[in-house]
Amino acid sequence: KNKIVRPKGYTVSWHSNPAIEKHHFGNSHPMKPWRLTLAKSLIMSYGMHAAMDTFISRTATKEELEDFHTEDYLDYLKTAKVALPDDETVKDYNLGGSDCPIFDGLFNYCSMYAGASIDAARRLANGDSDIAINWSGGLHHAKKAEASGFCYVNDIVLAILQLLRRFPRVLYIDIDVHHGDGVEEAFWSTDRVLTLSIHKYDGMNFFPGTGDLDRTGPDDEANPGAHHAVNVPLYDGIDDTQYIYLFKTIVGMCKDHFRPSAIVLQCGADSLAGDRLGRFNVQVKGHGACVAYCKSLGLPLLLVGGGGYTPRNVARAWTHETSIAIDCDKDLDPVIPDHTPYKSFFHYDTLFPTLEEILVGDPRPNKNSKKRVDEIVSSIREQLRMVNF
Ligand code: V1S
Ligand code: CA
Ligand code: ZN
Repeated sequence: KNKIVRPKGYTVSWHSNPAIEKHHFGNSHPMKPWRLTLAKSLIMSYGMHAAMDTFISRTATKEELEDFHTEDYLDYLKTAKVALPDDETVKDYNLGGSDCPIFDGLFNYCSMYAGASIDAARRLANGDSDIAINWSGGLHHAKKAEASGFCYVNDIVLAILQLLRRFPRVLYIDIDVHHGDGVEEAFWSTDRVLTLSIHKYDGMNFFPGTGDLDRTGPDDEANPGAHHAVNVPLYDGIDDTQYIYLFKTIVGMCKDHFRPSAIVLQCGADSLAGDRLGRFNVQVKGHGACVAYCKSLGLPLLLVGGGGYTPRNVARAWTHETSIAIDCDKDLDPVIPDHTPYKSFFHYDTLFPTLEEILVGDPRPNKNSKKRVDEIVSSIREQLRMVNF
């Protein structure tokens, strides 16, 4: 059991930096960089690091961050001190409120998670890696000159810009429970990036309040970005069967019509059942099936993290997904190794707890009917008829 060897015929790189994990958003804040420590401990307890090229990531340079963000915003981010309640810059840059607090080492934190995604993307672009992983990245809400939803720098946009230097078209897929609005907005007017986000959508009642099915790109047909934003809005409680069906069907159609040359998959783990902020009933195996499907397409693949607010389940999912990347998921003992640090944090000593174990007496009814799932697929099929390479 757990005989981990390097995958045959391809290379996986893992980009991380323990310094990222030490940052603290504040006690009541749901984003806990420490979840990365828990995930890393589990990945290493299984010995998976031996099957990858591992890199301690560096900080992104100012020039690299300016590929997307404005100089003014970055300057403010660098010098930001805990804001007073009436500080004007809070309004300008959305920094210092409860979602995007200013904390010790903020700029270093942002530069490090961005540096890891940029390096990961460069290795894919150079052909040094076939799959590159940065679990500390995936911060999809950050805008050009604005923090949003726990995200300050958009490492995904920066990584895609690197990939576009080498590859003609990039497919961006986002399985975080929230809409990937920052990435969608950044590539709104281009036909070189097709963005696909699956998320809970309930009008303005669920953050960030965008991502309806009919938000497909610019209305102007002459704009190259028209039809290149795909949105899959879902209700509470979606289960593995429906989620995997939607994922494979829609990603399959995107691949056929758009013919991407590389894929970026944001693996936000707040779409898992039992998440502190999320509302879905997706399980570790269903979440991992999305990674496995993307891998099966045989294109350069960047895996990044994202949301995920129940650390034990985040660690389970990203460990399982690392095992899929290195092709040892079938050889893994689902019983969490005894020597795993913080083992008691996992509550159950398995990678795959049952839904009952995860939801501990708090079931979440599935509000997604078969009719609605079929409607979503038909609407996206129609949309993608307009995308052809
Ligand atoms: N849902 C949610 C949620 N919870 C919080 C929050 C709670 C406690 C705190 F101390 C601080 C913040 N904020 C939100 C959401 C933002 C969700 C971001 C998800 C990020 C990601 O997973 O997609 C990627 C990493 N913010 C809001 O709903 C905004 C408010 C409208 C309500 C909550 N208050 C605290 C701020 C304003
Ligand atoms: Ca999403
Ligand atoms: Zn999220």
